[in-house]
Amino acid sequence: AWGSRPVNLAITDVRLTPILVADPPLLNTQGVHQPYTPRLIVEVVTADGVTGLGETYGDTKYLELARPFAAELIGHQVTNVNALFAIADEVAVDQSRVSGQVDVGGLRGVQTADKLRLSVVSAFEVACLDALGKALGLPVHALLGGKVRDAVEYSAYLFYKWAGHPEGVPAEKDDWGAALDPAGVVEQARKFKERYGFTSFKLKGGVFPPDEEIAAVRALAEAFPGHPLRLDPNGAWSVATSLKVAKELADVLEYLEDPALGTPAMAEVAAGLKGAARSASDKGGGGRRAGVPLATNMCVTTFAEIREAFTKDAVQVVLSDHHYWGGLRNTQQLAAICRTFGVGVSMHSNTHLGISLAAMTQVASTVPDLHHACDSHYPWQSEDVLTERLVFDGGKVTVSDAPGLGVELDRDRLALLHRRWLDDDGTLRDRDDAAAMRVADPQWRTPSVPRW
Ligand code: GKR
Ligand code: MG
Repeated sequence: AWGSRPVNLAITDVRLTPILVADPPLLNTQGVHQPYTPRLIVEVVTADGVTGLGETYGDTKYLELARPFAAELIGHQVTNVNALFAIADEVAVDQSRVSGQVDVGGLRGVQTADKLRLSVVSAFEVACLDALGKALGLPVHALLGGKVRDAVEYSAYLFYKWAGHPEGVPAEKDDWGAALDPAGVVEQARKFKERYGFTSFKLKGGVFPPDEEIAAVRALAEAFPGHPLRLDPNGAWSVATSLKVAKELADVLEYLEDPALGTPAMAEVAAGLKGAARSASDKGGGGRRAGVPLATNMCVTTFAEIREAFTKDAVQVVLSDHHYWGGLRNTQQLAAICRTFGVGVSMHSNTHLGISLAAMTQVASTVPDLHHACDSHYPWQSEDVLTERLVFDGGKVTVSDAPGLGVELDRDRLALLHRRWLDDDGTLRDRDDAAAMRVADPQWRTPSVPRW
């Protein structure tokens, strides 16, 4: 390693492995998860033979950018992570089809070409930091300035869920059972608590009429008194519905996540909640109470979106996602901006594997003001590409002090999941929750917003 002879940190090889990972039938406002989800595993190899790992979205549009990006990386130093953004810009210019794409209808806010680029950069940034850490014998958190906590807390991510994927659809079985009403949601939460020790619960909403989801959150509050609860309908509600739900759940919600779509609507909800809280405390004669805080992973998803949201006081907690924010160092920058504006920060998650969880945990360990448990889909993923799965103990993941991310690739598992991707006829290579729903309900169309 470092010391006895010069270390050669030049990148000599980059391997990209698209895979399909088993996913249970989790419901959201757009439809249901497909039985397999695409992810991309990135390996960056240095001249000294050190391999760094990264992971990101694996849909075709990400692959189309990752491939030329990987070719450009040969000869670059893994230390030079700042250069990754410029490389992505250059590559994207040659990819006019990709750079022109804008999709407004996703679950992670507006999907622009910029965001797509940053999601690709993030996997390479993490892989470079992993390689650098391994070469130096240092954990990634040390490269990010050092951890300020030894374990990172996660929340149980509850979903309405079918018992299984529709009859006749090839899928892996899971042992979570169905959750389609308040009792099912509470039962699922119990399993999460028993298996992983989580003490915070987030319910993915926007699936059933709001009254049913209010009842589910009430049932959670009764079953788990004092536990932080969140509800996230992914922008499916009108401002009026958002205000109604917030009012009914004000005593039990830690925060309400993306009740309405976009910054102007969120700002209206936030203003309505503050006004209601003010008049309630004025009437009660007590001190002024703040309304239910609003969190987002949909209206503040890029640096460019921060100014409007913060000046309008539209959100009180930003849920970062190192994938679409462009990596671990950008996540730290986002946290610093949030701190400056008195806005809380925590972490969003989409379907992901252990490399991403390790990366989330490393960066989260360096963020000083992390006052909310982070989200993670990881418990829903029965498969991984690691030799050892990461473990939640008491709802927390211990921050690894091993070199790099502290995880190791299981090449046989990787090959198996890649084989599944190769064998796919193309229907699963791009995540499409509405298409998965149409298998069960041929009339299904992605609902227009607001849905309620
Ligand atoms: O996987 O169904 C899902 C989620 O709805 C995900 O796509 C969201 O991006 O989990 C995310 C969220 O918090 O909005
Ligand atoms: Mg969300």
